[in-house]
Amino acid sequence: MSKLIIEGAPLPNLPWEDRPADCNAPLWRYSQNPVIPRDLLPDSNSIFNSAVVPFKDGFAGVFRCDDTNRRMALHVGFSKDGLHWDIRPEVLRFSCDNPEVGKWVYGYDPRVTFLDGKYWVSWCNGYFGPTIGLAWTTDFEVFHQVENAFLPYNRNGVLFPRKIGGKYAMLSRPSDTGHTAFGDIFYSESPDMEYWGHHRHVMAPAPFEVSAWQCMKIGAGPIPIETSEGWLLFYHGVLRSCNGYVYSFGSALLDLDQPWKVLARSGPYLLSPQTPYECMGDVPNVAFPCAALCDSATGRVAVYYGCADTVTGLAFGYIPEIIDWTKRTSIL
Ligand code: BMA
Repeated sequence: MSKLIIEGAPLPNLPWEDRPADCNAPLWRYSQNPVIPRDLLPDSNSIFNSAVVPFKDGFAGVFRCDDTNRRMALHVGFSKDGLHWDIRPEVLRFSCDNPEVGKWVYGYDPRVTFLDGKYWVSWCNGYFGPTIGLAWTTDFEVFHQVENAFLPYNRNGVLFPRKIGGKYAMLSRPSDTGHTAFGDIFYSESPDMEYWGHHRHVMAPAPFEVSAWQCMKIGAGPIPIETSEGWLLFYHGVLRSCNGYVYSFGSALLDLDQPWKVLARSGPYLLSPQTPYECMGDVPNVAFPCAALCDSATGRVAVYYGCADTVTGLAFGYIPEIIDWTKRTSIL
């Protein structure tokens, strides 16, 4: 195999810990997890399912912080090392020319990508039910909200970090009002970040007898990572057990030019809820990735994932190994 090329700038300062000697899995947890505790803010009930990106000489992020009223809100945060976060106590409010679009109801599960010179935030935005909100910023101070991408109900809107075939591109997961018991990943494109169409089906849940952790619903996680083998996508999958939903995550490789075509898809999970902070919390048994930092020079990746809807965890791996593993274990 020719050498894998990972697109994007090197990121030598990404948070990192070497693989423990007794581990041969493609992903391993940060020894100091949870990296962000639930009570980092004076009135936070929980901080999880959050998005971080390289920013200036460190990192910035948009964090899901539910407060002690249990209201879902977004907050901005900054970090020098990706491990110690200064999350602003005030809620993020988007500026928007149109009050009908900009009216805040709730927001959760943000993703952030750097695209065409702006940091774009997508999140699950309350507008007569959940849909995909979009906003951009250049400084993490002022955020400009644009039209919602889709009609309700939709979740897990994840932008690609560049145009594909001359169009902006986004994955999403049409859903219902509540704790949706179904869900496939779809692909949509837009000429202008306002009008979205050309919808294509990407992936359905897997058959129970083939890969049970992803048999009820699936949703895209972090921004896809571009490599010479295709887009590497981390995605969550849900199993309905006799004791409730269990959220794990795995990986897929999508075609570079037609990302709705799946080239490989992991049968085993990369990470499932197994530690106390993943198994215990406000919603037990949830591992929900929303961001990944990657160093194109070394192939290292750091994945941020929500744990039990309560705290934020970090896991590490090598992209070439994860791609090999995804192909080797593929259920396609
Ligand atoms: C999903 C979303 C996520 C959450 C998960 C588990 O439907 O609401 O924010 O982490 O359920 O509760």
